[in-house]
Amino acid sequence: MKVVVLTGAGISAESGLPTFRDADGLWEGHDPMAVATPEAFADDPDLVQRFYDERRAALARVEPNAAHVALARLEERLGEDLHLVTQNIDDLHERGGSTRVHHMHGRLRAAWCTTCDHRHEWTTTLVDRPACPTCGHSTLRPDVVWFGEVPHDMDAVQRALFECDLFVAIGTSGLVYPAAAFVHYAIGAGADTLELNLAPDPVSDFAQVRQGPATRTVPAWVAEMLA
Ligand code: BJW
Repeated sequence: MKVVVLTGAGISAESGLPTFRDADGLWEGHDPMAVATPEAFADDPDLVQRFYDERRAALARVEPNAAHVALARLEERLGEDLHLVTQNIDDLHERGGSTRVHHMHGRLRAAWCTTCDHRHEWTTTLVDRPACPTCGHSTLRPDVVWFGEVPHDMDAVQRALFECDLFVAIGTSGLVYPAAAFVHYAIGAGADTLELNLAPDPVSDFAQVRQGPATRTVPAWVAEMLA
C-alpha cells in the first residue's frame, strides 16, 4: 500500500513546540504568521532573524514524541511506499527515526545564502550576520519557506499524491496552500483519506476523522497499519 502522510505543527505540540494558529498570543507583540513573510524580513530583518534564532534554540531543548517515533516505525515497514511530508521546520521526525522526510517549508537547522544560493547546516544564530561559509557575504537567512515563496520538493510530493492509496494528515489546520489541497489531489487519485487532529475542522473533506492528541492517535493508527 502506498501511503502519503502530511504532518503539521500539531504533531510537535506535545514535544513543547507551539503551533501557529493555536498559539496563545503574540511573539514580542507580533503575530508569528506576520513574521513569516519576505516583506517582514525586508522591513525588519533583525526581528525575523531573532524569531528564528529563538525557535532554533528552543528546538535543541525538545525531544521527539511518540507520534514521531510511530511514523518512523511505519517507515521501517513500508520503506519507499511511505512518503512523509512535513510542513514543520523542526527536525523531530529525523530525531524520531525517520530517514526520508520531505521538508516542504524548509528546515530551521539550515541557512540559505541569498548571494551565492548555497545552503548550510546551521545550529547557531543568524541575527549577528555571520559570513556565508561559501562566498563570505553576510547574507544568510533561515532556509524556510515564507508566504509567496515556492515550497520545496513539490514535484516528488505531487507524484506521490497522484499514486497513493491512502493520504493521512496529522496535526495541521489545513489553512495553508499548497498543503491544504493535498487531500483533494489524493481523493482525485482514488485514495482513502484520514485526518488525525486534536480539534478537526467540523466540515472536513476527509473520509475519516479521528480526534485526539497526536501522541495517542498516531501510535494507535500505526499499530493498526502494522497489525
Ligand atoms: C494537534 C495537537 C496535538 C494542536 N495533536 N493535533 C488564497 C487562496 C489560496 C492560496 C493562497 C491565497 N493567498 C495566498 C495563497 C498562497 C499561500 C497561502 O496558503 N496563504 C493562506 C494564508 C491562504 N501559500 C503560499 O504562499 C505557499 N506558497 C505557494 O503557494 O507557492 C505557489 C506554489 C505552490 C506549489 C508549487 C509551486 C508554486 C507558501 C506557504 C509557506 C507557509 N510558511 C509557514 C512558515 C514556515 C516557516 C516557519 O515555520 O516559521 O509554514 S506559515 C505556517 O503555516 C508554517 C506552517 O508549516 C503552516 C501550516 O501551519 P500548520 O502546521 O497547519 O499549523 P497550525 O497552527 O495552523 O495548525 C495546528 C493544528 O494542529 C491545528 O489543526 C490543531 O488543532 C492541531 N493540533 N495540537 C494533534 N497535540
